[in-house]
Amino acid sequence: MAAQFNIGDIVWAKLSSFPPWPSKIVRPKKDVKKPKGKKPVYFVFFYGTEDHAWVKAENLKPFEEYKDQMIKSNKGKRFHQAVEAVEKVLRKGGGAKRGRPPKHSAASKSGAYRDTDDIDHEEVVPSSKPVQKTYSREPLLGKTVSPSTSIGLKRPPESLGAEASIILKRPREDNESDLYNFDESEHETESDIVTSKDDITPTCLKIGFLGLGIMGSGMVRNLIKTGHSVMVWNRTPMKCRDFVQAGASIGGTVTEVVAACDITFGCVSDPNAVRDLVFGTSGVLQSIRPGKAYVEMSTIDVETVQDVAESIESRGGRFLEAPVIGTRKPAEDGMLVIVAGGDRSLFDDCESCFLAMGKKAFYLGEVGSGTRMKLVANMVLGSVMAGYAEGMSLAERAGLDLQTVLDVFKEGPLNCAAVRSKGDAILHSRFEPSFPLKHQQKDMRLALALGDELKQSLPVAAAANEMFKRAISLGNGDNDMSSVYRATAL
Ligand code: NA7
Repeated sequence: MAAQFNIGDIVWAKLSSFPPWPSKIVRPKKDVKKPKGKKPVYFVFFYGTEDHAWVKAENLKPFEEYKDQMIKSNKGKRFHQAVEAVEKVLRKGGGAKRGRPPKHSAASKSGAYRDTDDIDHEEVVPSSKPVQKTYSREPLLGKTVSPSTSIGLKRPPESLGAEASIILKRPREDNESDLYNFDESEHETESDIVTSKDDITPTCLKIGFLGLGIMGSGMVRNLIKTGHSVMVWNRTPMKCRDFVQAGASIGGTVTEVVAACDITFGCVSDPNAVRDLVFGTSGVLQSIRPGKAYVEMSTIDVETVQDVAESIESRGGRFLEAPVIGTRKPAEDGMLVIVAGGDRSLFDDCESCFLAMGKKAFYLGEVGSGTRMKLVANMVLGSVMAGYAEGMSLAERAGLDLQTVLDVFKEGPLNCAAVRSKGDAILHSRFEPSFPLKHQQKDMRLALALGDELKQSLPVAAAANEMFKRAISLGNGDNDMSSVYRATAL
């Protein structure tokens, strides 16, 4: 049976993927909905991060009893600051010892101890309902986060703390999108990102990763950095060397990796590569059986991803599609956006991996939904890139200084990361691939095929696709997508 706690008890509260954290049982505000379900939950306040969350009783432990053990297992700076904050409160007599409310406290009729801090909470806990909402550990300034803000909408700036980090997790409700969120700030610094990743507790499942191209390399590095146990494979084996030095093990074949790992991720160039990887001799399917899971992160078409899903599932394995939005830099920084569809339990099991690789992971429903989302996103990106390249060519032909054009763009509504970085690439003719043009054209082609299938007219994307095809015929397939400019500057 789960332990019982009183308001004011100082505890260790554990949210999934995060270490147990010094916290206090508090009363929830009236407008914070109690989660549904049978398991008892308590509303807790996290020290150091000033945040709140519903936490299942089974994930709470008395502070004093477990203090030595917890302190030994967590060396993080912010963790120790939080412990210090609790110790300070305890020294001032501000917390109730587990199960022993202070004699002279304002105990309520329910036996709950009234909180002496200036935190405004009004309802009695525990609730016998499961976690429905978990809030970011960022300071909320007394505000609650509405469910809609946790589905990828930007939170109001006042809810973003200086300590930009940790997690905002959607309630686990069927038919609804779900996301893990690290930080919504557009102008995050690299050191902040790294700090936030320090709080990830890696899954104890063994992780396989197939494909160490531009995207796969960044993703695997972040898995390793956050303490995951990773086995890698790449068609060109030389590319595995750096990862082995960084702590990964290496599989001789794809089949060997899947056999050795609980969850295997794949991220290769296109639908043909995925078919080779999955259906080929010594491919993924050879080792799939109950207990094995495969996550496809390549950007491919819906038909291929559904074929892969069916084959994996027909052998008793679990399958998830999880294509990513973002290029080399977000992959390196662990700031990708992951759009997943398929087995929900697998999505949950991937939580620490997705937190390591991305800033957000959306669960969108059945297999195919993630792929459709990714294709729409990249079709829009490709169309914007082609229009941008055309604009730069026109500016040049009109005798405008391209640096000034960029400066003007940066001051107006066109100021975004893509416009800034791709503008610089065009200006300096620096087309080292951040996202290879051939992959962008592949995504345009796949999006147009989806449009064909759905009888959706896509004239702008079709024109942009022609520009990418022309750029490839001019020898730019392996250059960055911004080299589509070369197809316009004629
Ligand atoms: P890259 O950098 O072009 O890397 C492609 C990867 O795919 C690389 O590891 C390749 O191995 C691998 N690949 C290509 N063809 C095959 C086949 N037939 N079998 C096995 N492996 C193969 O692409 P990105 O990392 O930028 O992108 C990967 C995906 O994410 C793609 O779908 C994008 O649209 C999004 P190699 O090293 O050449 O031996």
